[in-house]
Amino acid sequence: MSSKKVTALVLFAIFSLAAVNVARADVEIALSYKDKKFDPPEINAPANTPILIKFRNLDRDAMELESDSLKIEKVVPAGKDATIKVKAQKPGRYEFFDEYNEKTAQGALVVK
Ligand SMILES: [Cu+2]
Repeated sequence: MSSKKVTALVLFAIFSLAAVNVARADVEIALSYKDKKFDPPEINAPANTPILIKFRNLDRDAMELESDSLKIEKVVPAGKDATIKVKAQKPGRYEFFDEYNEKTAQGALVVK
């Protein structure tokens, strides 16, 4: 193979990787928790894209963000922030809750 062809192939590989990285870039969603409720109660994300939930517990108590469908389980102390990684999801509605206050603290991630 000529060195020009090799250079072209290497460049092609680099651009392909860059394109994949752009397509797979995580989506960041802000979510907070206060007075035993999620704010907002419903968050949205695009399908097939890894998600980073930038979570803030503004409540005066610790809470446990939990979701069976999203496979999340994370204790967040009062007044603390947490970044929660969620795998790319198919379209659908995925519920989450605070395990310590399930009655009031219900939320959903809607993936479209
Ligand atoms: Cu739990």
